[in-house]
Amino acid sequence: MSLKKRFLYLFFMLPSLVSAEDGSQLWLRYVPVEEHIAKQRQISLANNHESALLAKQELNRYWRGTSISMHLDKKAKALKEGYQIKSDVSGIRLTAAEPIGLLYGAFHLLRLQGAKVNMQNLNIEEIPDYDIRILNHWDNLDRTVERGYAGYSLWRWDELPNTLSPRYEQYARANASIGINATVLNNVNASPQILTSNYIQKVKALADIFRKYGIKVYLSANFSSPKVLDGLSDSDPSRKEVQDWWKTKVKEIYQHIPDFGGFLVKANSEGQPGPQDHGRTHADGANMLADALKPYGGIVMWRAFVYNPSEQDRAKQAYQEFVPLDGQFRDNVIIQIKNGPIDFQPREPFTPLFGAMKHTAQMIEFQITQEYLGFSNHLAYLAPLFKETLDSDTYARGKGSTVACITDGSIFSAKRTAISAVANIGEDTNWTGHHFAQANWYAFGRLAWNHQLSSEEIADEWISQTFTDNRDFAKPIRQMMMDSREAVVDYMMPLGLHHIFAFGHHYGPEPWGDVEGGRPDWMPWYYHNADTVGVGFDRTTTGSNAVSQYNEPLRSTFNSIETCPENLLLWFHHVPWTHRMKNGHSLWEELCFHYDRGVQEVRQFQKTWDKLEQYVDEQRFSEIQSKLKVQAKDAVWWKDACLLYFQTFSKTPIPYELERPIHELEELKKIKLDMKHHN
Ligand code: BDP
Repeated sequence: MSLKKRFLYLFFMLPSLVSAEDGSQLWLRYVPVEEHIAKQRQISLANNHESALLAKQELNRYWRGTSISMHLDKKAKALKEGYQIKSDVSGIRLTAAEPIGLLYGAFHLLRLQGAKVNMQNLNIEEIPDYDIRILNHWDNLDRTVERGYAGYSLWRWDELPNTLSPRYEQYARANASIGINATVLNNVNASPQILTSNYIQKVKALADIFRKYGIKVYLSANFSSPKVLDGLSDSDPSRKEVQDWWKTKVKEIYQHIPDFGGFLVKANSEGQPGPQDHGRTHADGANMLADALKPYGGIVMWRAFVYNPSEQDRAKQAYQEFVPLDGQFRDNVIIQIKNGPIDFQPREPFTPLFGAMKHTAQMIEFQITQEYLGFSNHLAYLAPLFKETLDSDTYARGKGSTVACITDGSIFSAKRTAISAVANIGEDTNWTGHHFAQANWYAFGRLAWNHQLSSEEIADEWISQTFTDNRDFAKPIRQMMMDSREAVVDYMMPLGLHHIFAFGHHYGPEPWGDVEGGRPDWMPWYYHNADTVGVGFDRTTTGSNAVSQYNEPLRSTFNSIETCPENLLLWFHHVPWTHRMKNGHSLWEELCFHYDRGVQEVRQFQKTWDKLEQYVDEQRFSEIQSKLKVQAKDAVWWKDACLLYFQTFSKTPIPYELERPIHELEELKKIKLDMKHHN
């Protein structure tokens, strides 16, 4: 390039490079304040705790409004990590009991500023609903991510602890901005190596960065670590040698990471080792670890995701395993329960274990990463899914015993409350693969802070910060987001269908799937039970009787084909193809209408998006546009695969007013994607 050309290139390219949007800033696209504005107001703070200083720094950089004075009031314990914001003519007063509360409050103010709220008479008090608001990373030490669709792991284990990627701090800041205060760094299918001294040094380096953002580090622990790492004859929790091994290990961890959070454990599940290998119970295993952690204030999050190929319906097994152990767990153990009884499906009823254990702390596990919702290719706003579970009434102590109230300690008192979700974060420039998947990380954080927020409110906040608050953009985009999860349910698994995914990777349909000699509970037919009579899993009192695990009146409601909510019908019932639905359609027709509606919805998303091009920067516009094309193709693939397959049983035409299939079933059956996964 000639000098002149180079100059011209720089002249024209630079401005657009500077304003380029690649999603890397997430919802934190604040514009730095110009000096003359900064000079007109004061951000004061009589404290130099590092988290409080961060609060001051954020406000100094980005706050355009009136003066703010920040105060720590150690006596205001009831605020927990929350804060108060009050304003009058003299300015804004931000008060917190903990330094981190000031940082959360600062981000709250910046959110208000983004939403152009009038700051005249603020009187806000925010107290988080859960003590521990934690992300679970399923990141392996080789930097692959189990069910991760946004590139390799953020954690560069090979470079740690010496080289510190700037993204570690960006990650911490993003989490702090939405109140997330804890993270599990490694996969629940845990490599014992994470507990070696070498890795503890690496973990310490991350913990040291995260600390000032209020984030505590936790690790997934492999139950066989004593045997694997140090050659003990076994890892039986009842043996003193094993107990001592854990005590020594925990001591070592706390020497380096004094505020270490504790362990997350997947035991005796999908081939992972656990106490049952030694004839001990989940309580024996969890309590041994809890005893080792207790002196340091650490906790154990013990997962209830356990099931085995047995005569028992998989949906019943966690309850059967854990309810008899109620009351046997130490007070620093929390049972971590997936939102639904099978596995993060597009729609499931809540896991009946919630509310069934009255003397054991329980926490929920959501999945932000879209293992079963189209990976990072499909736009699916998950706040409605999260809320659907949180707002479900368990009737554990009469009406109003929602899953949210069970887990936030307001029904059964709990020493510590927690809420978790499997992260969708990776090394991709935009962090989550799909720009709209950022909204799910955001929504989890906001709901973990306040489960009363509505999905719409959260979407509004996110849209205005991530794109623009222009109503002409925000309104249709909010509608698209609000419709998106139901659209996925419609084109994948409407009316309570579940787990008819392609084997292993779970991308795309495979209702016909069958692997010779494979585990039945990993086969689609196990779940849909299609035959010439009908389709669906009979979990009624005359079937697997999974309904019995729900409290009345739910048990009876689910048990009767007349009263069972139609969006869960095939979860609880084997329903004849000719069954009359509430709107007069036969079940077969209704199924067809749902699949078709899912496809039409995605086409609508494409139109909505294309129409709004003028409001969005070029890069994000076209990246999202391409993803929507993939989603539209996939939706048709799903519809055709499922309808053509189920039609071999229903032997009934697809209603003629609906779009016709464009694929041959036999062709679809041949599709095998090259993605490796074990189940
Ligand atoms: C399933 C995933 C699998 C996980 C497992 C778990 O398919 O990769 O290891 O859950 O949560 O959703 O342990």
